[in-house]
Amino acid sequence: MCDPRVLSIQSHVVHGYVGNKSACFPLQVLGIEVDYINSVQFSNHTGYKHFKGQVLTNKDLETLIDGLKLNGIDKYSHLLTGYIGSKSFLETVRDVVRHLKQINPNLIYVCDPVMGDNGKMYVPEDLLPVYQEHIVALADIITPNQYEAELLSGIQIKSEADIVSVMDWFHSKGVKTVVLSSTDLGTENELLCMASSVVEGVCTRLRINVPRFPVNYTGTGDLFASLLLGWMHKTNHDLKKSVENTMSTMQRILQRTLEKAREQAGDGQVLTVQHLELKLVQSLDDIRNPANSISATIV
Ligand code: PLP
Ligand code: PXL
Repeated sequence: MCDPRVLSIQSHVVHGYVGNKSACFPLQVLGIEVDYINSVQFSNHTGYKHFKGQVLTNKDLETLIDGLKLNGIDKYSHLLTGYIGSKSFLETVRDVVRHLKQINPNLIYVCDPVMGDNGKMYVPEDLLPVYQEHIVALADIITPNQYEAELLSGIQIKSEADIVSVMDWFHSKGVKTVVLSSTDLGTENELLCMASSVVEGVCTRLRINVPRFPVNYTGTGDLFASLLLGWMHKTNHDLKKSVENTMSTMQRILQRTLEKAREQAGDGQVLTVQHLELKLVQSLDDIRNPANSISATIV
């Protein structure tokens, strides 16, 4: 296995943890080099009352990639992308994936096709066809939530059998590994996560039940995708072990985040988005050594 070097194209926030702020630290803790391009620089995530900042244009992205090309430092083992806010930027990302795969045909593209949640799109609608027609086919690992998986595949998820159909739809487009990190087919207390991979024609499917928390976090999807990338690399593509380690670490981080949020807010007080910023730095040991608290079942 050659030394990994990830290119992560995601948001930067001055305060808090979403996008690159959520994804880069865990990869570094796992001993993986990360080069990162900040697709936006905002004061904080968009769930706060106010946010201010700058957006990188597709031309800016091309310029940065050009600089890497000119120096011959555009060889990556992995590309990681998350929230992308405009069609033109997504189209340039498509060109970047193609270029990086030309430089390294073994490059693994981990795509979190962030478009929305709970039946609502929060990116412009014209991104959907670009994901469907160009991006999905370039992805090696994809981590949609339930709504994003439904949008992309056109299949409504009402049962576990529907999830299998959706995962097969991604495989039919050439995606090797599909992970639906959260679906609402779980119970009141548990989320159902399902994963599927096709390696040399052999399909492995997994189901994982994870405890739910009674609050909404931001940046969890970004954290999930980065941990999954890290563990897929470190386990030589053992999907079961990778999902278990990823979820075990996630659980510890979310638990710590909630405990500290309650401490910060004070007894019985409402928890704000600020209180609920992921407690990543405080979770160094849980990233390095996952607790082994979650097990996946082969289905
Ligand atoms: N909540 C919990 C408890 C999780 O374990 C995860 C993913 O692992 C999420 C939320 C993330 O869900 P989403 O990808 O919809 O942000
Ligand atoms: O976690 C996704 C995300 C990415 N980038 C920015 C965000 C969010 C979620 O709120 O605000 C700027």
